[in-house]
Amino acid sequence: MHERIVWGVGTPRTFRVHWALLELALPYETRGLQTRTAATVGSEYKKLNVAGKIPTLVDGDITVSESSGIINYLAAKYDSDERRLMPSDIPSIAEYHEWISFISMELDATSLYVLRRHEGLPDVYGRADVACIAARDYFSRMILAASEKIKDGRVFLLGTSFTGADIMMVSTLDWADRCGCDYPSAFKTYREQIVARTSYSLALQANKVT
Ligand SMILES: N[C@@H](CCC(=O)N[C@@H](CS)C(=O)NCC(=O)O)C(=O)O
Repeated sequence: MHERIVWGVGTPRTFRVHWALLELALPYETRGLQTRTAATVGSEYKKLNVAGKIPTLVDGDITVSESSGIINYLAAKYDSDERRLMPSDIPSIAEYHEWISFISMELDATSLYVLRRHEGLPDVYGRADVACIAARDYFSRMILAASEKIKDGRVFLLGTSFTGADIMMVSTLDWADRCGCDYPSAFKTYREQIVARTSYSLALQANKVT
C-alpha cells in the first residue's frame, strides 16, 4: 500500500481530514504538526504546502491541501457503495457542492476565521474589532438562513445519507461553540445526532495535540 500521511493536528480544519479518512476506513499516518510553528513555516513543509498552513494530505504521489478540497479528493478517489462522502446522483451532487461552498466560504472563511485571526491572534493578524462584530453578526444570519433547509428534521444535510458536507458542518459548529457563536436549535439537534458516530470520537482522538 502506498504512503498516506496527514500533516496537521489540533484545529477544526485538520479535524475534518482525520474524520474523512476514518469514515472511509482508510489507514494513514499522522504528522503532529501544529499551526504557526517553526515546522510549518520551515522550508521542508513548504514543499508540501506553499502557504505553510495545515492540513495537508499526502496520498502516494498526490499532495492536496484545503480541508474541503481534501474531503472532495478523498470522495472522488475512494468512495464505494459501502462507504462514501459524496452522493452519486446529479441533484444530490449539486446540493452537496452548495453546502461545501457555503460552509467553507460563508461560515468558515468569512465568519469564524475572521474571529480567529482578529480576536484570537491579534499579534499576528492585527486587531479589528469592527470586523469581528460584523463577523459574529454575519455568522448568525447565515446559520439562521441555513437552518431553514434542515427544519424538516433531517438527520444529515443531504437528507438520509452522511456526506463530507456533514463533516464540514459539524466541525464548523464545534468551532462556533468555541468562539461563543450561537446557532439555531435545528442545528443543535442535527449536531447531536452526528457526533454520536464512532468516527467522530475517533477523529477527536486522532486530531489531539500530543
Ligand atoms: N482554507 C484552509 C485554511 C487552512 C488554515 O488557515 N489553517 C490554519 C490552521 S486551522 C493555519 O495553518 N494557519 C496558519 C497561519 O495562519 O499562518 C483549509 O480549510 O484547510
